[in-house]
Amino acid sequence: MGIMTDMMTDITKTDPEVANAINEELKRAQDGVEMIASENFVSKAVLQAMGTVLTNKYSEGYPGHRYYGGNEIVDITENLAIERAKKLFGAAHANVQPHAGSQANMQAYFTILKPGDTILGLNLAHGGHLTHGSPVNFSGKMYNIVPYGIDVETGRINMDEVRELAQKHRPKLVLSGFSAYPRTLDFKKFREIAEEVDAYHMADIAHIAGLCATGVHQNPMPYCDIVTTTTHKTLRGPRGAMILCQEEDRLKDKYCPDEKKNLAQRIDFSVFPGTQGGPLDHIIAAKAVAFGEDLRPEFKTYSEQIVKNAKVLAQTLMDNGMKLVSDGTDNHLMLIDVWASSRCSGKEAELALDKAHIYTNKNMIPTPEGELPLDSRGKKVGTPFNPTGIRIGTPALTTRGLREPEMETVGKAIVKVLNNFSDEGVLRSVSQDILELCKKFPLYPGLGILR
Ligand code: DSN
Repeated sequence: MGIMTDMMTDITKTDPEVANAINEELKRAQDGVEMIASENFVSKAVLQAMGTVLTNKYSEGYPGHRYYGGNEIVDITENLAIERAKKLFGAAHANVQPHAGSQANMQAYFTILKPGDTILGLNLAHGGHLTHGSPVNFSGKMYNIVPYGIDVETGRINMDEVRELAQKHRPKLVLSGFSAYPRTLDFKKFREIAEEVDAYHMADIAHIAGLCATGVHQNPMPYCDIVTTTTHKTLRGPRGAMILCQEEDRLKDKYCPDEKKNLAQRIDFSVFPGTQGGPLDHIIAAKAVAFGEDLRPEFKTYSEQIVKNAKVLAQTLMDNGMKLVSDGTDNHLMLIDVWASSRCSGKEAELALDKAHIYTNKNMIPTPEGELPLDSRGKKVGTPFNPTGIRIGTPALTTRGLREPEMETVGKAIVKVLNNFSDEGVLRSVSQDILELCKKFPLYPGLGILR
C-alpha cells in the first residue's frame, strides 16, 4: 500500500482502537443528559470545519503578515473569524488565535501586568477560575492576588466589598468573570470601581459569552479594556478562545508612557510571538463558522431558552427540597449544595449522577468556616476534590432541544439520584428513564457512527 493510499483510508481501517473510542463517546453523549455548564454540542458545520486540511498549515503571524508562504486562504478564514467576533460583541479588536481560555487570560495579563502586580479577582472556592489567581496556577504564582468572595448568606457578590478591597489594595487589574456563579454580573459597576483606583478592567466571560453576545446578559465590552472568552461554551463553537479589546490603552500615561504600540497591537504581540507559535487554522475556521451561527437571530432565541430552561430547572430542584446557592439562577448554571440538601458530598453526587447518565461536575461552593465533616466513604467534605456542591447548566440540553417540561423531568431525576445516591437500584432505574428521554431528542442523528 503506497503512502497516498494510506492517507485516503478511513480511520476505521487504519486505527480501529481510536475509531471505536470515538464511537463510544458519541454513544455516551447520545444516551445521557449533558449538564456540565461549560459544555455544549457544536453544529455539523463546525465539526466539518475542524476536520479539514487547514490543520496542515503553518501561519505564524496575522492576516497579511505571516512568517510562512501560502497563507492567502488561511487569511480568509481568520479574517472572517475576526470580523464576526468584533460584530458579535461590538469590539474594536479581536484576536482569535488563543488555543484555550487559560492561554487567553495569560496573554491578557502579560499585556498589561508585570510580575508582582496586584489582581482583584473572584476567589476560586467561590466560583472563580484557576487563572484568576489560584496559588497552584501561574496567575497565583506570578501576581499578587486579592480575592473577593461571595456572601455566604445571599450567595451573591457584594460589590461594596469589591470596592472596599479595591480601595485598600489598589490593584492594577480588576477582574470580573467566573467559572461557577449563577447570577448576573454588573460590569458597569466593576468598571466604575476600576476607574476609581486607576486599574484596568478585564472580564473573563467564558461561561456567559453567548448570553452577552445576544443581549441576554449585559455585554461587558463597553465597560472593559479587555474581554477574554473561550469559544466552546455558550458560544457553541470549537474548543478554543479569543481576546477582545479596545484599540487604545486608557491607562497608557500612568503605566507605560513610553510604549509605542497601542493596546490592540500589544494583545496581538502577547499572543504571537509572546506565548504561542502557529495558530490552529482548522479551529479558527470553525470559530468563524460558529460566530456566523451566533450572529443569526435563532441564536438569540437559543440563548433566551438556555436561561428559561435554567430557571425552570432551578425551581424544580428547589420545590423538591434542594438548596441552591443564591436560591436560584439568572444565567445558564446553578450550584446545588448537595451536602445541605442530601448529606451527599460533591464527589458522591457526581459519581451517582454519572451512573444515572446525568453528567455534572462537583464544585466548591461558599460555606461557613468550620471543621470538615466526613462523607459516607469517610472522606472529608469541603475540599476541592470532595466539595459540598455540584454545578449544573442548561446550554447543551437546550441545544439538544429540551425545553421547560423536560427540565422538570430532569430536575426530578436529579433529586431522586441525590436522595438515593448509594442505592444502585434507583440509579439504574433513573438511567433507564434518562435513556427514554434521550431517545426523544436524537443527538447528531445524521452523523452516523464511524464504521
Ligand atoms: N473548565 C471550565 C469550566 O468548566 O468552567 C473553565 O475553564
